[in-house]
Amino acid sequence: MIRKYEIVGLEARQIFDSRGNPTIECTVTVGKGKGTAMAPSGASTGKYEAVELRDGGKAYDGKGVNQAVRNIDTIIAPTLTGMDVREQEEIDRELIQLDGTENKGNLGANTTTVVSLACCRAAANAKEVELYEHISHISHQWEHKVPVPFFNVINGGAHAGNKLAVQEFMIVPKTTKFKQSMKIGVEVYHTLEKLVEKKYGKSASNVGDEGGFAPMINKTEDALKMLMKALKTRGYDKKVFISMDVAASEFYKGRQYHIDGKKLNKEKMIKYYEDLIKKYPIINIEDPFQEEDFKAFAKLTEETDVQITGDDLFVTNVDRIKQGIQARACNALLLKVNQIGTLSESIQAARMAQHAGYKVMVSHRSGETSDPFIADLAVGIGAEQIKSGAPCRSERLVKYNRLLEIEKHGIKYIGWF
Ligand code: 2PG
Ligand code: MG
Repeated sequence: MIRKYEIVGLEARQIFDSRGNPTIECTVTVGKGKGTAMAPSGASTGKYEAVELRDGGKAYDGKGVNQAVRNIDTIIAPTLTGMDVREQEEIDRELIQLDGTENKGNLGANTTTVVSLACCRAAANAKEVELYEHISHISHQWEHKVPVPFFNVINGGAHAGNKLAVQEFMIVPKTTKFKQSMKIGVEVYHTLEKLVEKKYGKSASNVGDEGGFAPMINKTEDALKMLMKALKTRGYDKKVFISMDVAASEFYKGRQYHIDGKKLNKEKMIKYYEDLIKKYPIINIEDPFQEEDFKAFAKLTEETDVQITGDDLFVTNVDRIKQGIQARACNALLLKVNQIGTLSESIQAARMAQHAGYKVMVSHRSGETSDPFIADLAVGIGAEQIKSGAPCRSERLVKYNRLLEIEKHGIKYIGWF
């Protein structure tokens, strides 16, 4: 007899992400019900991230995932079949062992991620509970709140065709309801659209990979000024904070940071950030330095009051987070499941960061799908913050819309402290 939570089969397919690149969808069937997940994919990936498995060759410019799909059908499915889908840690341990490498280079982190997430969703469905409730159960995190959204409204760096060095300019509304934060996010977004068109022409309001505008702005301060103008026009300049993902590894060349037409060393970069913090309501800076420089991260964390978040620095990897905690680098962790390749390892990363007093920001990837998983993940693990791009494009909004639904269930909004 097949038990309710017993895994009876896995089925994987090649689908396409928001950039039109192949990615994997996987459905896990259990005795009672099933669960499906889709793998996202980054563009400004950290050097220490777990790696994706791509087919290579001519088709899809080498980005096909047929081998990953075969890995699920022929290697992973036979191993997981018969296991209890509620045992996430055991499932993920099997995935880690089957892969057998440090960076998931064998099966592919896209492969292990999608299986791990599909199992989690199948378990929630079989238990007939909300996904965030099940995640909260497996992560032993009993208090759940709706996280604060960081809307990426101006795109630069690897996500846009302009010359902006900084990759993401985000707005963070100060409200007491998630619903109100959405309202502010959307209104500012549309005001910004008009300002961009006025200054840079109608076609300049085309959007970048994460739904933010990507006009031909060259300098960080020009983007910040435009953002402030949008906030003032709406009367929200006192109600919204600004956050930046600098993704500095992307413009670190020859031991210098190439930004705003200048070449700055790390001391000058610290001064650069301090000046910006004085002038604009900045509350968070992600990856202000290249991914090897724990010391520079620590210096900025020490010398400023803003949140310093490690993304490429930590890559959701407990060894790197441990190193960061010891070095006093950062006070927040950016969490992306596919940087490490399984849900259990991501939960461990969050727990380690939380124990050290860090805030946790759950994040989408620049290549996304219609899977809202990260919304439930953020609520389930007790993350204070989430970034899922602009309030535009469905692969971004599906996550925010799911949070609206969760708030409607009666889960309280965390708000910004
Ligand atoms: C980042 C992410 C998401 P990517 O750097 O934080 O915004 O970008 O997925 O391209 O790594
Ligand atoms: Mg980042």
